[in-house]
Amino acid sequence: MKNIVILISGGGSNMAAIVRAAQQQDWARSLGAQVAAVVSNKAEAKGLEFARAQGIATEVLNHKNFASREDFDAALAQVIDRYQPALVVLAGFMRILTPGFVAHYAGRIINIHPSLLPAFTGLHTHQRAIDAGCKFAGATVHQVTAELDVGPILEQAVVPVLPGDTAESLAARVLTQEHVIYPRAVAALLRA
Ligand code: NHR
Ligand code: GAR
Repeated sequence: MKNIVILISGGGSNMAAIVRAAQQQDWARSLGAQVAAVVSNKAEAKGLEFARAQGIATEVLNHKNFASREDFDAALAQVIDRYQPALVVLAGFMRILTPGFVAHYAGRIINIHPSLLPAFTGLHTHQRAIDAGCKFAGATVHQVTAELDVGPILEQAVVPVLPGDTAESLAARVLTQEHVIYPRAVAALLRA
């Protein structure tokens, strides 16, 4: 079985979309793949409850308990490697990962970023798109490389920016499309 390990920090709706796709499309039979674990750097991440309710193993590793990013990432890799993942999926995971961590999972770690990359790398993408006067926004699934948000693009979805949009209303519109493209990108990689 190809194991998928999903990293979250919060709501976990992208994680839930992947778990639901795995169930509805029977990835165990069709792709020989399963979501083996959900790992959060925050104990209070809402997504952990959903994962537990689905019978998926969950792990919490608080980055504040580590002296350096290198120490946190080393411990994180130890936790992840217990599941021998074919794919590591960042889904609203909010900690920048060190080059050593990324190298360890080279070619099998992906992220979903809430902008049309290469525009708006980093944080606060929706407010920045509104402030720039963008008529369209969206989300990008990309391979994770040492440099933030610049790895090869795998999938994108576009949504309009509407008059009166706030960062919150735009984020919600983008998020519905994230739930479409992220499971699709994961399945495509497992097929490859
Ligand atoms: N790590 C690497 N090496 N490369 C990428 O492409 C990564 C990554 C880690 C996370 C997700 C990314 C996003 O989609 C991601 C891509 C967090 C931050 C950030 O500044 C930036 C980008 C992303 C995730 N994090 C702060 C930090 O100090 C903490 C912010 C917070 O806790 O709210 O790590 O946008
Ligand atoms: C998503 O919009 C995701 O693209 C974004 O956070 C949201 C997480 O939602 N990711 C980042 O901003 C990474 N820095 P979710 O927890 O419900 O999947």
